[in-house]
Amino acid sequence: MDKKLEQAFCEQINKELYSAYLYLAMQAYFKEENLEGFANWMYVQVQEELSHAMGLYNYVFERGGSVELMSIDKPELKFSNAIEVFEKVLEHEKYVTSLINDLTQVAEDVKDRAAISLLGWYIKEQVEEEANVSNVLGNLKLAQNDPRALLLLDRELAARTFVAPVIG
Ligand code: OFO
Repeated sequence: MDKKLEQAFCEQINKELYSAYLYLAMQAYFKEENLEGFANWMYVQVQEELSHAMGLYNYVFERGGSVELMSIDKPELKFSNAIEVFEKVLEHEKYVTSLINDLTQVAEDVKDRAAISLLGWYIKEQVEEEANVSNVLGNLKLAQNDPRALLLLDRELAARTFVAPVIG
């Protein structure tokens, strides 16, 4: 595997692990607020991010490369309300989309067709992630001054389950 691409994969593994850590911090916020459905949604998100990290990690080994694990930044821990949290999730997912696009560019530069194909899955996943988050954010904005609507949304988000994705 090209060394520059291997390094770029390792950096993205770190970002995916940071995403999991950030969403774990958000899950803790919702648990403290007794919004268990929102906490569940975030926990599913944590597991999704771990699976994204592992998809990249496994790929590096499949190609005979090696993985350098890096320090994970401390995530933000204080939030004021659910809308703020989901605005930050959306902003973060847009940032991740830009990172995946940059990583794909590196794979294209070194003409690694297999990596480009794998990253196609991540590009599609980002479209889905941004759409899911925008949907929750839109519902939250509708509900914002109505505690009953917030509780209904909490119940709805409690139903989200993690299904391990087939990456690639
Ligand atoms: Fe949320 O998609 Fe990975 O980071």
